[in-house]
Amino acid sequence: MDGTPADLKAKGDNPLQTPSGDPPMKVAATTRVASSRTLVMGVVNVTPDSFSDGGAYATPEAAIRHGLDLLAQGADYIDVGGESTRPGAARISAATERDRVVEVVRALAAAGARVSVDTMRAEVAHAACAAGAVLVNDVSGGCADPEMLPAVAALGVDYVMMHWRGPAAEMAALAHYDDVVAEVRRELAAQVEAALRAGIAGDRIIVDPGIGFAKTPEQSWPVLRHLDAFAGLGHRLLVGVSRKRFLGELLADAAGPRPPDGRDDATLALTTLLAARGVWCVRTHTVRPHLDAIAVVERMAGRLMS
Ligand code: PMM
Repeated sequence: MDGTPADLKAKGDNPLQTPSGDPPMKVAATTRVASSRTLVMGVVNVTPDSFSDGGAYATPEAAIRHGLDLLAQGADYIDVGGESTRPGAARISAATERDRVVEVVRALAAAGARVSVDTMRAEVAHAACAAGAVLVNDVSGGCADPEMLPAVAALGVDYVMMHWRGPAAEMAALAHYDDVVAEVRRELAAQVEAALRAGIAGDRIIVDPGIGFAKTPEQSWPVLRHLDAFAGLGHRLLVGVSRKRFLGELLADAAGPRPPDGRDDATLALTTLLAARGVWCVRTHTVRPHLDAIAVVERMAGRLMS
């Protein structure tokens, strides 16, 4: 499987012209991590209603403190999100989302973190990149906001495109497939085609099969088993499994599915397997254990950790 980084060379200065005609921005010279190992993206949800961390970091102060902790643990990226994507979640306004993330992005970027912004909205992506974000993580892969693909093309930043069938409120009803791997691959390929047509450079695109998004727990396993199908699209691969429901179902007992705070060990087992298969990045709620697991994978493969 070719999920290893295709081109991790640092880009030079990149003057950016915003579509709104705002002054050009500069992306930091080093927007990519020079490493061949699997990278770790730590999650900071600035939301009161996230399934995975129970809204523990809903204030900017708590979110910044948590982001700094993940940075100290060695996170390669810190992913800051202001809108919950929990199944069934209602959407919030763009202004609320922007207000939640910008201050946190600015503080973490100023502290030296490579910050990613988890958003489906062009407006929020712009504001976050102006505040120092170097990567846009769009769980809709360009499908939710028609302005997103042109915005990312203009920003010139890395872009995570996740497989997406519809908003959180609808996605459970959209989880119908004859062949989940083939259909997710085909739909993701169409999303990537749209991004290329909008002018996003191919080497800026990272694909993500979207575990748990319009996929039942049963459908998530074959997607993970056949990651080579998505790596075959020719882009870097990011996978987010951390604390997700399919792990809760796997670990269920008589009391029901294991709650999110009991899913970290299983998440770590998956990171180990994903790193051994060469995925570019894993998105997780804790960082240090994942870097430790990746160090083991690297040494077992006879490589020194970079
Ligand atoms: N999962 C969540 C949020 N953002 N982004 C990407 N690229 N991939 C994912 O799998 C993903 C994501 C939901 O998890 P959270 O509520 O714990 O952040």
